Amino acid sequence: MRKVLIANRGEIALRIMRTLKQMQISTVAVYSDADADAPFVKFADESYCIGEAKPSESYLNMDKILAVAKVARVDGIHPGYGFLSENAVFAERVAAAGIKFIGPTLKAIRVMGDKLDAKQAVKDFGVPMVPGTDEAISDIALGKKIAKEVGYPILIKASAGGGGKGMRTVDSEENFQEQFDRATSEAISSFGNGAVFIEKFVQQPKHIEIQIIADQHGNVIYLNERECSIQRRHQKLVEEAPSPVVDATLRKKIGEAAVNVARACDYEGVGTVEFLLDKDKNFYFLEMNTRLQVEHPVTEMITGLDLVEEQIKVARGEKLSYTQEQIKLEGHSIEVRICAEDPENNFLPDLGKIIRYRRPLGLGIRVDDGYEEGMTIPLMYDPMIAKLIVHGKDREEAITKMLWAIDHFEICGFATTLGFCRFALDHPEFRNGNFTINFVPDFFKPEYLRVPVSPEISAAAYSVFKKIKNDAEPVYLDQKYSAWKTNR
Ligand code: MV4
Repeated sequence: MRKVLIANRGEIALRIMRTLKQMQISTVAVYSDADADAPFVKFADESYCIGEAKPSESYLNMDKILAVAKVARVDGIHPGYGFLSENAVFAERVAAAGIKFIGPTLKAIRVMGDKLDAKQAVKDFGVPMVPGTDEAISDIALGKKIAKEVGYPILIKASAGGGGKGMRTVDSEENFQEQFDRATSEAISSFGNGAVFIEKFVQQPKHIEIQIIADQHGNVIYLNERECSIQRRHQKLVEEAPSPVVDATLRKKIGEAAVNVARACDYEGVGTVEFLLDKDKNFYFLEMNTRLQVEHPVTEMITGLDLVEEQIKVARGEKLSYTQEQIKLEGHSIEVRICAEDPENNFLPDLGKIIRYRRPLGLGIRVDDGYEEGMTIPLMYDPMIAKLIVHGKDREEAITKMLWAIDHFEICGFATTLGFCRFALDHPEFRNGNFTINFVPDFFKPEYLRVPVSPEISAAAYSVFKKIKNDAEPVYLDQKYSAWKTNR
């Protein structure tokens, strides 16, 4: 492989290109009008503008991306995450153009893209699943019977859903019909596929996922787990590896289950198998993500493996150069996502111009980002602007280092999730490791992020403002609280 096109943008495009360059592989960027000044466009060996900011005109436009791939004569396409990364049609068209899709087989993308197909596929591989159905339910009476057997509360999930889309809880039989009808019509309107199934609602679980890697020769191994329970509206905010509650015995059990999921769909490349872990340490297969994930760096930090390099090697047909026993688990790594969202305003996007941007530096501190000071964050795309990742000898050290790194990350111009992440990491429930996917609703209140300032400081700010703005009357966002500390 000599030349690779990256069908993505932002931090992940840059991160993929860094490894490609280290491997002496040429890089080709495609970008939209909104990204003309982006660092990944300048960093690539060749860059091609493919259209307007709207994703359908650029990053989701297969014709345009394939046209560039042909003109630039690339021999691989890396889709990153999001956009076309889990699109089987794209993978097929890339292959038909004689180009290697750097990702899993078509079969794996298709099977894992449908929750019921996924359940059917892994059924005979001894993978624990949540009690419920592994077939589409269309008959209300049968649905109620199954719900009663597994016990309320239950979830009705859309087979074509995923990542939290198309899911409804039902507390008792009285609500079954209504929620079933809603789930079905939502599934039809959102995914064009009304198939739904039933699962017992697992209460207060943790979200644990296993990173796996498979080569083209039937070797599959797991690269340990990531703990991703701290999330908001299915958007992860803090991720770590290893999980504070997974011991070596449990790790081996979940890891082997994940390997079996990968085997069930003839997986190739890197992938992630998601599980729920309940209070009694029972784990259940949820779904498989057939892409490189946002939070892959924490796995890289504890294993010492570059997952993009591993993807390229597998795509080139090389055999995995290590066995399961040789996989390291060294120290502890934490990642926080820095998104242009306001934790004090229900995590709604708060985009704007980056008026100041300074990254923390130090041993075991990594920043994967896609913007520079002075840039304006485009509205059309994901509001994640950077990932801050640390590695320490143990969890305590990683937390301490992360708190330091957050305090020394200067990013101004709009609100970000950094203040929330600092709150989460310093919370007793995070420190003791027992937190669940309900951490945010259970423990977070927006007012915790507000830092009161004294009337003296307020008054001083008032007079300084008046002076530098030629006596214009200052408008306070909030007189009692500092706007600096919340990164506004
Ligand atoms: C569940 C569940 C509880 N019980 N399934 C959400 C996204 C999708 N991957 C599956 N999800 C869930 N499935 C059963 N049977 C709770 C969730 C869930 C969740 C899972 C992982 C991370 C965050 C979550 C937030 C809310 C609900």
